[in-house]
Amino acid sequence: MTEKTFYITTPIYYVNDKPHIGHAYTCIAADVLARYHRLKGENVFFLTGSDENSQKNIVAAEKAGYTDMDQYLGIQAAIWQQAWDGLNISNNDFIRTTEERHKKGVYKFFDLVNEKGDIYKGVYKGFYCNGCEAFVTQSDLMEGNLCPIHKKPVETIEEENYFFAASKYRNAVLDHIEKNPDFIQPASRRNEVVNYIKDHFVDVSISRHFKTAKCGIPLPIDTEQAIYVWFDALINYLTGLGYGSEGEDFETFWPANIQLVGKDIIKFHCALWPAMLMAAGLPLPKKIFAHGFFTINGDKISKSLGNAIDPVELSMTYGVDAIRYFLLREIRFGEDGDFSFERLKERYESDLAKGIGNFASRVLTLAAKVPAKDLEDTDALDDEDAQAMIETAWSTYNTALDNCGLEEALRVVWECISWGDKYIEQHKPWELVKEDPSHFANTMVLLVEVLRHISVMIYPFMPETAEKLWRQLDIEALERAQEGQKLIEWQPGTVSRPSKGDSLFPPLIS
Ligand code: ME8
Repeated sequence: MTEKTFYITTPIYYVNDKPHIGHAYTCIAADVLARYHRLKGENVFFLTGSDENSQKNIVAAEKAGYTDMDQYLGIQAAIWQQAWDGLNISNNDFIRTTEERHKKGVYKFFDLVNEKGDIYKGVYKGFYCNGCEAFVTQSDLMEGNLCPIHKKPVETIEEENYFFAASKYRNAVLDHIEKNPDFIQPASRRNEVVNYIKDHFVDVSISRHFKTAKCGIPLPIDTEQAIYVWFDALINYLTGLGYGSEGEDFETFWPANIQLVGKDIIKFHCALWPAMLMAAGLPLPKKIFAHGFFTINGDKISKSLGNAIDPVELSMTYGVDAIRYFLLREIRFGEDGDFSFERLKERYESDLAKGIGNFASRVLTLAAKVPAKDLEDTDALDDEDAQAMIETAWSTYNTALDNCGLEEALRVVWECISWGDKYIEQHKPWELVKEDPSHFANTMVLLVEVLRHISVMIYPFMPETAEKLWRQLDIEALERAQEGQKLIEWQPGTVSRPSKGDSLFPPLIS
């Protein structure tokens, strides 16, 4: 039997600044899904990266006083990679669009589309900012015709460049969307894309003359022109797997199972990208999931408002897992939501410190009092209610995560915690320890088993916390998870002697 594979991607981000919590949100969500599929024993490839052939990066480099673009991009790409490491993002690769391997794949792709007859010369008309030395889009402009960076009026420029005959694929893309209801998720976004394709999907200019574009991959058929950033950037999803280079990852993993994007770039991914793939004769990704946007205290995250929150700094105060948990729990995945420190602190106290932290501490403290000999004969989960609760929890959890229901899956885990808290209140193990040692041992073994299931369920979301729990539960799961072995179908087994460690979520120092 061939091994099941799972390929998940995030957008590649512009590196003209450091990452903020919006970028972290996409990476954390993708990481949860990647880790979940690894737990299921699948062969997972998780790709993220940086979009470097953009005028935005040039403008930022100049502002920061860099004359050497490669140096600037190298420093910036490293900042993004370090941020993802700091947030425990388990990406298998990080693709930079200035890498040679990317350029090779872009050329291969471009040649296929060109040989198909889908590239032609035409006239492109657009707004041009002399300060940025770049075309700017209408939506970027301020107060009618001012460049948002230089606050000066933009010019209208016409230049001859190359077009991709995207409109040729208009009906085929619409047909694909209709026949594959899973292709665009959540379903609520599908109409937006369908209407856009019906009303606005035209051929797109895919190059800029180097006189007006200061960076980019030269067009193979006309080296005075640079490939326009989106036509180059989207291909990262292939080149990150080695498309155009040696290796077997492309054959193994393409088409992607899930391409995660923010709602801002859904049209590029659900209209232009499928048309490009069709032109190159490549299969389309199975699902494009567009999540919602975070605001901060109700405001859009923006440079001019100066309200961007650095996820790495945040994680130093609250802990990486608290941030991962908060971002995914606070809003239903797919919808918009707001970030506020008040809500973060509230959830930290109620769900983490008093929720899972307190439950784990109660169970582990009491379980440590069970004499070793009493542990050996007890049968974990010898209780119909507990068995039913765990079975239902796993099935709801799996269904949720199989459908990108990240917040729903977390809700299931917290229902298990409430169930456990109630069980403790009902059975009063602190009284049983003196009055009925055998009943006490059974009660604690059951609770340890419930905690063990919880520890596996939280692993994709809060890997550090899960690993701490595994150490405290004295089980080998840590090692097995690191080897990528299947943990999801964990059967109740002998219970090791748990020990109480440090508190999982210590009180916040305000
Ligand atoms: O668009 N809330 O890069 P980008 C949630 N390079 N997510 C947010 C967010 C917010 N407030 N702000 C940003 C680009 N994001 C292109 C992509 S892909 C071939 C090329 C996340 O740096 C979200 O995933 O502007 C969004 O789609 C992405 O960052 C945009 O990042």
